[in-house]
Formats: sequence, C-alpha cells, structure tokens
Amino acid sequence: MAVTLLTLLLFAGARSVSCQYNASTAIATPSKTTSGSSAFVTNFELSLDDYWDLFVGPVSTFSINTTVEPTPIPSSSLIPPPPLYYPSFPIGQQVPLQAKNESWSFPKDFWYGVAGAAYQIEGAVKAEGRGPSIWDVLSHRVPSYVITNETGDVADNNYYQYKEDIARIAALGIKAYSFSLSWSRILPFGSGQVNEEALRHYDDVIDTCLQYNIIPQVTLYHWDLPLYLQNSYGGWLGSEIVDDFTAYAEIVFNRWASKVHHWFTINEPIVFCGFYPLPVGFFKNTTIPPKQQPYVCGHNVLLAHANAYHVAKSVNSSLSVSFKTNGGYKIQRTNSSADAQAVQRAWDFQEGWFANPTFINGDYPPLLKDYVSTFLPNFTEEQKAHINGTADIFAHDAYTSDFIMAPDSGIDACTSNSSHSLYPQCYNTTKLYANNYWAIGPAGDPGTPWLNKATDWVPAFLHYMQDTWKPKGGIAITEFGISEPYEELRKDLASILIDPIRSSYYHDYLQAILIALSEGVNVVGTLAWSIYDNLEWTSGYGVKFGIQYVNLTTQERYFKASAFEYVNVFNVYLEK
Ligand code: PNW
Repeated sequence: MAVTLLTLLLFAGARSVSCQYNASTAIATPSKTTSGSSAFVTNFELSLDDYWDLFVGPVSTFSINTTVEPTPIPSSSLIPPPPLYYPSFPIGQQVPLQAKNESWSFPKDFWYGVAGAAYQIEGAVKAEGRGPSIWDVLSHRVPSYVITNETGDVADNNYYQYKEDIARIAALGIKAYSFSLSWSRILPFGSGQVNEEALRHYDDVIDTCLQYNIIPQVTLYHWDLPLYLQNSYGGWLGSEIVDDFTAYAEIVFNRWASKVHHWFTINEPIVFCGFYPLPVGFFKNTTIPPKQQPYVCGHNVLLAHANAYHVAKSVNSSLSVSFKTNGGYKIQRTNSSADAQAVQRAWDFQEGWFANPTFINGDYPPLLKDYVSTFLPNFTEEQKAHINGTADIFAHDAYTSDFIMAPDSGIDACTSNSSHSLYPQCYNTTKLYANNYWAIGPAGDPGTPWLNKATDWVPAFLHYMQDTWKPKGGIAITEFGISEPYEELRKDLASILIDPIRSSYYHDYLQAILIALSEGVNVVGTLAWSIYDNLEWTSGYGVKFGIQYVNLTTQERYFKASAFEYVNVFNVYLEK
C-alpha cells in the first residue's frame, strides 16, 4: 500500500521533480512533488536501490558475475558444416558456394559484422551502478508484456562474457561488431552524474574489439530508456528528452570518438515510438492522444538525433554518424491506382518518416506531413537546416518486404475517419501474393509474423533507397536476419545448430546485394542480426535470431551453420 501511494505521488508530481544524482551517496532527490487538487507535498529521497526496489523489484543474477577471460574456441567448432545446397537443374551446375560468379564482388573495405543490443544481451542489470530502464519495468512488472514473462536480468551474460563473445566472432573471420550502450548504465537516472564503472566497462568492450581487429560500431540508444526520464516527463513524449539525449551523446562522443569510427545514434524509431502508448499504470500518465504519441516521439527523436550528430561532428568531423531505421521494400500488390497510392503512403509513413528529414529537406514527407501538421509544430527553417544532412550513410535494418494495398474501404474513407483501424497510415500490408495463395517466401517463426524471407526484392529495394535518398556514404544493411521457424522446439544440440532457413536467407540476401553492387548501388556493409540468440523483446527467448546458439542454463555458445554461410560468401567474393 505504501509503495502504491508513493508510486502515485511519483507519477502525479513527476513534472515538478528535479533529480539530483550524487555518485557518492547514490541518492536521487525528487525535491517537491505536488499531486493535483489534493495538493500533497512530499519530500523524499530515493537511492538507486530504492528506485530499483520501488519500480522493478528483485532481479536474477548468474553465477559468472565478474569479467571472464575468453575460453579457448575448440578448433572442431570452426569446421564448416556440410553444404545445405544441392545442384539445381540443369545437371552439372555446381554447388553455389563453390561456383563463383566472376562479375560479382564486395569491395575490399566492405565491412561485414554481427549485431546485438544492450538490454537483449548484457544481463547484469543491477551490476556496477546501472539504473533501471523502462524495459526492466516492462519485463518485470507488466504481466505478459513479454509474452513468456521473461526478463533481461541475465540474458546472454554478455556484460561479463564479452571477451569470449568478441574472440568467437574474430575466430570466425567477422570484421565488425555492432553493440549498443546502456544509457542507464552510463547515467543511472538518465541525466546528471556519470557512472564511471559503466564507462570503464565500455572502454574495455571497445578495446577488446580493437585487440581482436574487430571494428566496433556503437549505437547510443536501442530502446532501453532510463526509467527516470520516462517517469519525469514521459520519455520520448517530452521535449526535455532532446537536451538529455544531447548531454548523453556529449559524454559518449567525448569518451570514445578517438576509438570508434562508426556510430548510430538511435535504433529504429518507427518500432520504439510505436511502443507508445506504454501500458497504463506503470509510468507517468500522458494526455497526448494514443494515435499521436508515436509521432510526438518521432519529432523528439529527429531533434535529439540531429543534436547528437552535430555533437559528434564537433568532436571529430570524420566520424560516420547515422540513425538506424527499419522498413522493407513495398511491392504494389495490384496495378490499381489505389494500390499505387497506398505504396506511396507506406514509404512516407515508414522510411520517409525519418529519411526525408535527414537526407532530403529537414521535413516530413508530404503524406505524413498532412497528418502530423494537425498536431505537431512545424519544424522552423532553422530546425530543418539543423536536421537535414545528419546521416552519413543510410543505415537500414532491412529484414523483409511486404505487398502493399489500399484499405478495403478505400484510402479516403480511412484518411477521413480517425477511428479507422488503419488510421493514420491508411495502407494495408500482406505477405500473400494477389492470388491469396502463395506467401512472398518462407515464413520465419510464428512469433515474428512480420517476417518472411523475401530476398528477391533486395536489389530493387537497394536501388530505391539510393535513388530516393541519395546517401552520400552509401547504404549499410545494419540488421538482417530471420527467426528460424520453431527453433525453440528443437531440443538436441545437433538439430539446433543446422538452421537451413536462416542459412538460405543469408546466402540469398548476400547474393542479392552482390547483384545490386554489380549494378552500381553503393552498399558499404552488413550486420547480421544477431551475434547470438537473445531476448527478442516482447517475444522472449523463444524466438531465435542468433547465428550462434546460447545455452541459457550454462551460458555456453555454439556456432550455427548460418554463421559459416554468412562468412563463406565473403571468403568467396571479397576483393583481396
Ligand atoms: C529489430 N518490423 O526490430 C530490432 O532492432 C532488434 O532489437 C530485434 O531483436 C530485431 O529487429 C528482430 O526483431 C524489428 O516489424 C522489429 O519490421 C520489427 C520490425 C523490424 C525490426
């Protein structure tokens, strides 16, 4: 009861709370909170531990809880698997991996790597001064938000086993490792005093990459918002986030700009802004209408990203800095003009939402602007100039493609009716061809209904991105991968490790990139998602994206067949 009351007070008064975080005492001091008409005035002090106890509660830990040296990688685990592909007709054709198409190649400096993200892999959530993030609350407190009720408390224990993780990808021949920083490790309350232990941790992650000749690529924000910022002003719904993200970016770039060249500010705002509205009753309330919340979030994302970009460039103008976005190729399902309009709506509401402002003109694409200008302030000319040009490469997490069509009721009936289920986007998607029979390609796991293998459209997609947004530093596929269907149901190691759908996905996707490269599209790198199986957000650990399997009981890692498929294509096609 006491906790509930305190919680209510915290939410009610959050706007007037000012938090001072003092490293020596680890005390957050919400100074004065006033609760609406009942006019409670309270003063209380919360330590970081209190904050954890109040909002998250007890967390799990793992037996390996100090940084460990890499265990030797058995040479037997580095032998590639037997081939998965067999000659197709005509008889006499060679096995594709052994047959080299001489007109294809990856340029010498093409970087190919693997990716992960802090909350999904690190574990050690309360270790060494980390503050809670919204995902600690979502996973611990909101029943079935993660459908399996699992948490990131231990995850892959990467916080302690990163040396092994980096050694393993180096042994495979991987060139780059993309990971995200936990904002609430570095700033436990999101702003204020810096947690030096977190800085030293990431110092060593970066130094370990460099020691193994792995290119570190760092994302500042991959969805794990410091809880305090959500409770204070609504997180990405509050304009205060712009200054707080900028201050965080200053700390990060000042610390690591000399060691890290490849930077991503913010991961997939389309997805995490779409998490708003957050579940009611666990965070500060907001009066912003639910359908508008993702776009308010996106507005602040653009301003925060642009600031971070300029901070980075002021520290070192040669850094590569971009945001990461997601989407996919939009295939017009029929040749009707309504479906053609739907396709344009889809580009404008997905890729265009963040790519037009940053690559084209500092402003939203026309069809999106029609909607958001009814409640968002227009960007000023100054803001447009500040936002335009703030992505050095087009960093796209391009997993799949969709057929796009007009809503059954037609586009106009949707755009004029704010309670239409497809409003405000007002386009529909499907994985089925217009015959309503065949899927676009093999499906991933049922836990990821948005994802089928659709690699045939990758060359067209890459052309579209280059022609539309003209990124000066080229395009990188900063996440791609597939959830091997029903992998969770396989119980013996040998059957887990051969992942044919994922292997053929990487095989065909990389051939598609080779085709696009041969046609003049400037693709500069790829990052496979994911370095290993991890917490797949609301789907829990049962949906697997890893090119390595992790035994979550022992925290042992094993290469899957897809890891070799991924690397092999570069062994064959990378210019020497
Ligand atoms: C990405 N979609 O999320 C995230 O960056 C990762 O953290 C996540 O684990 C990975 O992809 C796999 O899901 C996405 O609907 C979620 O198109 C949804 C979509 C794309 C990416």
